[in-house]
Amino acid sequence: MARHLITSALPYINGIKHLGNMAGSMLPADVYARYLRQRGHEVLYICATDEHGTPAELAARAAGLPVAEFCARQHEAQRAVYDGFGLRFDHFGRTSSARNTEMTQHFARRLKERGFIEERATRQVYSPADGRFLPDRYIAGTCPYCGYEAARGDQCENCTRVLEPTGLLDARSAISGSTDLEVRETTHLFLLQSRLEKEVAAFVEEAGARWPALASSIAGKWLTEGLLDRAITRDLEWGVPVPADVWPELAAEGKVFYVWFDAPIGYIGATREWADAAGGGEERDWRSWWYASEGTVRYTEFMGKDNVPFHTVMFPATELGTGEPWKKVDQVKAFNWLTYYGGKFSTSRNRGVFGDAAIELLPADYWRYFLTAAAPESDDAAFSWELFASVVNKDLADTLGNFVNRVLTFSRRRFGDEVPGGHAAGDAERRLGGEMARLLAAYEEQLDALQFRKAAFALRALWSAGNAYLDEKAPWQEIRTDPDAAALTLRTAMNLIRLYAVVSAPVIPFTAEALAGVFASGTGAGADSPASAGSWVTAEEAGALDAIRPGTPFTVPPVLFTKIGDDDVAAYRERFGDGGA
Ligand code: B3M
Ligand code: ZN
Repeated sequence: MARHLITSALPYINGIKHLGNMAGSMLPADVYARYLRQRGHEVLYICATDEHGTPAELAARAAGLPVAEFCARQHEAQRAVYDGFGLRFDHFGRTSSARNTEMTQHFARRLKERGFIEERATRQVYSPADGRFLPDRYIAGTCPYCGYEAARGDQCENCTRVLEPTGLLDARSAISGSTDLEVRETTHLFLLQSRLEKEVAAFVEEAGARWPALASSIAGKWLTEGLLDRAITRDLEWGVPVPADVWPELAAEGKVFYVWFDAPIGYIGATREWADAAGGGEERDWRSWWYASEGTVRYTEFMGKDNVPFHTVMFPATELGTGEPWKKVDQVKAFNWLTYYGGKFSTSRNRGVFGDAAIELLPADYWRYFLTAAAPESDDAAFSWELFASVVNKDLADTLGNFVNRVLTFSRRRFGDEVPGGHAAGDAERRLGGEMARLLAAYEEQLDALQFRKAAFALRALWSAGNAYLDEKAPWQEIRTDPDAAALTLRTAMNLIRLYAVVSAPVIPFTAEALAGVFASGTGAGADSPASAGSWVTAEEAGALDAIRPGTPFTVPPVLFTKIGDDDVAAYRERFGDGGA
């Protein structure tokens, strides 16, 4: 069985992420990691905060804090939100860690030894008003390709093209707003991607054939345009320092690596932090995940579409250039944008929901389910409170929550606190079992294919089939003429609840625990957590529906999902904006 390495794009440190960031990288990665663990696979899910670069410096400046202090606080703040969302990273590290510095410098040394890094005199934008160079996001202006007016010096977030600060039109300083800018000469390290083009193209051709279209088309577009040599250092105070043993002058000038050079290496750096965290002087085996692991590790990356070029072309170029057998990505799952009523999430304009506010408002599973069911996969998807409320009310409250509640309360009222016995399974149960086995296979197929929207629909189909069975058998009528028939129906329905605890766990882990807890006081089957490794069910088990035996004690959990009313929707629109503003 393959070992699964999973990473989600490293959330940038400059603030709490909004729902779109969650939907397009961390949440689906967590759903996938949980699913694979339940199926008994060995999984390593790594994430970290991406802490270097101009946005961190700018945000720290705005917060009036030294940048190291700002990052340390923000890292903890983000961690708390992800805990609240139930994201179960094996490690949540930091790109500013000593390990990442070590790894980044290692990569740079190797690339230099192999002739893929050279020093070049460059012309950089300098701001006399600010008394400094203005790399990347320190400069803003109009995108020369698409005309977007708020493009940043390093990338246009409208057309996703990577830019050079000197190429922006109507450029201005992001610090002072000064437009009195000049160009000065300074030396930087360049990664000679042009010399790696053949190797990268061969990699993309081979691996990219298995990537979904969104990822492979972006990678293809980049390669067609040709790989350019790129500056991988910056004049900033905060970043991985250029190693002084190799480049003494640049190190003396305080040059640091460009954030997009050290960030993907941060996946490895964070894996080493995980290895160190074993404690007691013992280091866990990080190497077997990343080094010479081709063929034994399957590596899946999750990210928003703007991150695709860096992961499919630049990071592989960095890895290939070392000549060392670093693990390269096998599967790239990219997402489009989640919008807020068709517009951008924006902190400054108080538009949209951010992670901290979201979990304070409603339980994590409401968000997890909605963001999976409405994942921006084939196209951009719009969040609206109206849609959110209707999905939560229909799928979670009416379909899953109501099923669990009516089965358990009715059974308790008629048969007491233990799972009733009654007749042996008949035709209806055999049909239901076949249906469950089939629907489970469909659900697994979508999860294996990283199709999250379809997976959520398949999960809902499993819940709906339970409701259909219950309506067909109508135990509230059976009880009048044949109590043993009603008991069979309820016993079967309780087995569905146990099945739902297991199969729902990747998407709604908190609810899954509550469902498993229904039978937890019993003798066996229900006692173990659905989140535990290897807890998944086989098609046979799903079809048999007999794991929960007659006589097993059960409890009725509090209402699983509360409906979101029109007045709530109105209040949320008022508080978080409705996109019209
Ligand atoms: N931090 C995502 C962004 O801020 C970026 C991902 C890095 S993944 C190595 O756009
Ligand atoms: Zn543009």
